[in-house]
Amino acid sequence: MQNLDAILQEALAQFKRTEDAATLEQVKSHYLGKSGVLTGLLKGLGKLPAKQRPAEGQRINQAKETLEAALEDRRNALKARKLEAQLAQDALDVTLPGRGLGVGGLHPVTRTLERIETLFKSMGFMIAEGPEIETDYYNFTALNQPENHPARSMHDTFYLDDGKHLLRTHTSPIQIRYMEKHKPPLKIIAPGRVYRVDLDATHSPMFHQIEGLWVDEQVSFSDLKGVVSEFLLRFFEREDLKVRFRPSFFPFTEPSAEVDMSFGEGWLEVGGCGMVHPNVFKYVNIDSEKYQGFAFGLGPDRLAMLRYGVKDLRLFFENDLRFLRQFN
Ligand code: 2U9
Repeated sequence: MQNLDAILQEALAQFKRTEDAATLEQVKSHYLGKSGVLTGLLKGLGKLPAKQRPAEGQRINQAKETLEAALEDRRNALKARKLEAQLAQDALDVTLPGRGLGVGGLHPVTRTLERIETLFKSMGFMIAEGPEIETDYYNFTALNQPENHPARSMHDTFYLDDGKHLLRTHTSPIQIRYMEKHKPPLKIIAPGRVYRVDLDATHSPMFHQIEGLWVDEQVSFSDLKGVVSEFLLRFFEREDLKVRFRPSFFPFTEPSAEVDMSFGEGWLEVGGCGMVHPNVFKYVNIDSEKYQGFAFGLGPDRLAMLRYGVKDLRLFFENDLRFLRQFN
């Protein structure tokens, strides 16, 4: 049994060379398993003369113990090494700056609407809102737009499949609903999204409007001119801005006018206005002998384009963050 030492040395050397836990267990069973080398030697003891057996048995058992101890050491070493590698891999650099939260911002049209609302609130107007899905009555009939009016055609207005509803084409239904619920005097601003079948560089199927309505016993066209002019001067922050009222026609106002403002050498149309038509007052049971009112409409998308120098309206609604981030 002089080769026991050689076996022992070779086994210890193999343990040392083994680099992973699974292989280590295979090496172990080669020496210490049921049909392993050392187990074989123990089984072979019976072939030795009886006198030699105890001493030889002891040697083999000692070798086994040595191997088991070395095996345990190697197992622990591999486990520790694995843990260290894992820790190194998962290491955090706590000095790195955090990822931070992306801070959102308001859409340029929303900012413009808020600015417009603030200016009108400072002139004593309240903000009123209403549904985007409307009935034919609130969107057209009560606004003195008769059955055969071209704005009512499928070509211009989005109708819902139920045949009863449509997407409002202006925010004026808000004022109708408001006048049904409130008695004059009333002084409101009606902002919101509106929808028309239209798409090019200056028209989007969804756009915004902000309309104003002031109804009282002594409201005149000169009040209308004062309020709208004052608003434009304050909105564009230009003392030299000129405002022009150009005669026009709307079914819901009489007389009616387009609002133009000076722009370089020429004029630019920014809205429309007029005195509320007596037929409109009739629909909401307001006595047009006692009360008058003026109304006006402005396009906030248009105003935002002018204020920010944006050439194509569609940019506002494409949701390209590279464009939208520039306003925050
Ligand atoms: C009621 C009565 C009258 C609102 C008005 C306009 C003229 C107008 C345009 C401006 C820019 C639409 O978005 S735009 O293209 N609006 O020209 N709007 S008078 O008149 C009303 C509203 C409600 C009850």
